[in-house]
Amino acid sequence: MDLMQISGQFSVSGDCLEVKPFGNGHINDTYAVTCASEGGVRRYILQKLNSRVFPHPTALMNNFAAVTAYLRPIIKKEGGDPDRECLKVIPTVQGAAYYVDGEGEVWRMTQLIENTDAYLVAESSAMFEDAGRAFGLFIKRLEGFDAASLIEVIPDFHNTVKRYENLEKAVAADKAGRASGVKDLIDFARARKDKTSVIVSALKEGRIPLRVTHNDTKLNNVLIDTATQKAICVIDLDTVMPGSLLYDFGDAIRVGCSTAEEDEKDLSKVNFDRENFVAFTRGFMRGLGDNLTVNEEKLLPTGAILMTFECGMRFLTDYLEGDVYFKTAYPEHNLVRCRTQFKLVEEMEKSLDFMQKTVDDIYFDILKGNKQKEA
Ligand code: ADP
Ligand code: GN1
Ligand code: MG
Repeated sequence: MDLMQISGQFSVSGDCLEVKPFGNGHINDTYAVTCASEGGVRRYILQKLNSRVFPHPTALMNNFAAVTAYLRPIIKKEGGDPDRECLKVIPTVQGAAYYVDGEGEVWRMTQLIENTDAYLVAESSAMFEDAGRAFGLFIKRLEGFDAASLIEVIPDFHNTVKRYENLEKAVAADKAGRASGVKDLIDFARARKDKTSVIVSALKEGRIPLRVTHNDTKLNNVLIDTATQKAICVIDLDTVMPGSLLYDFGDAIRVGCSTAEEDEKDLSKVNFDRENFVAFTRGFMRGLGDNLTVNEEKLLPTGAILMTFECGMRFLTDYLEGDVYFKTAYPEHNLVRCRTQFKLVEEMEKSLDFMQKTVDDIYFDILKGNKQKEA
């Protein structure tokens, strides 16, 4: 695979000088491409899509193009800079949204948003609050987008009931011969089986709305401006699909309210950060504005616990299946990740009353503020 040759397939400005691995994603292979022309140096993001996770690139890129085309004028109208605050597909020289190499691998390119950083843990609660605002705003801006026009690229992505069933199937098949060594974790999941249906049922019964959501709101999927520390661009749009805002809230809390990285081996370092919870919740709710329904508000803490539990189950399932989904750096990587997630679930369960009171208080303040504005 010749990365320079592949970069040259896209409509970049100037000549490609260098291609380097970039970022910390678990799914796609990401590179920064440096190009130069008389006009100056410009960098791009080149990604090889993970074909096992995303087998239908046309559908995926159609979603990507539709969502970004919808967001860009909104950002502009709000006084923002769409080139910095929204991803944009750089087409191939033939005008296609992606390039297929000789081995059948799918590549795409976007602009690299300069002077930003992506964080694995929240460096301050102010930063995390602003990430919350950006993710809330992302959902709000997409409120009028026709959800039915989006293809569900990964069906049942956050169907926690199915994720649990997949775990049980992986335990039964025990393909990698690892099940006997993780009995404690399997028991942990089994003890919470009843909880898996809470969001799925609420959606099915129409108690909470189906929205267009991001579905992968971990902190390193929002770029933070290096100078201002403000969250400026939500990236990793591959899983934008119809979903619940509880998924986006919960997945962000899972990462940003952990006091350690997702693959910390020393579990004593993995705790639930209450200050960050307050900050993110405030940012997220303010970003959403009037969009939150009462039933969603009540379920926000459950969303945090369930998304963390679900992610832990996914890591455990992958460990049992022999590490076929997430990128791993060593044989127990998925196991280590599962343990941090389950430890966090326990910590969140202990903090449930605190989370609910926080959410209620912020909701009340927002409603009060709205009333005052009306008066
Ligand atoms: P994955 O699906 O593998 O997580 P991402 O699209 O999230 O792939 O990209 C991986 C990482 O690359 C991000 O976490 C971020 O650090 C960096 N990155 C991706 N796109 C951009 C971009 N347009 N500008 C700057 N950094 C980016
Ligand atoms: C993956 O793509 P990335 O690294 O941002 C995964 C998420 C998981 C996350 C766990 C498409 O996210 O669902 O929550 O890893 N993305 C996909 O770190 O499965
Ligand atoms: Mg990512």
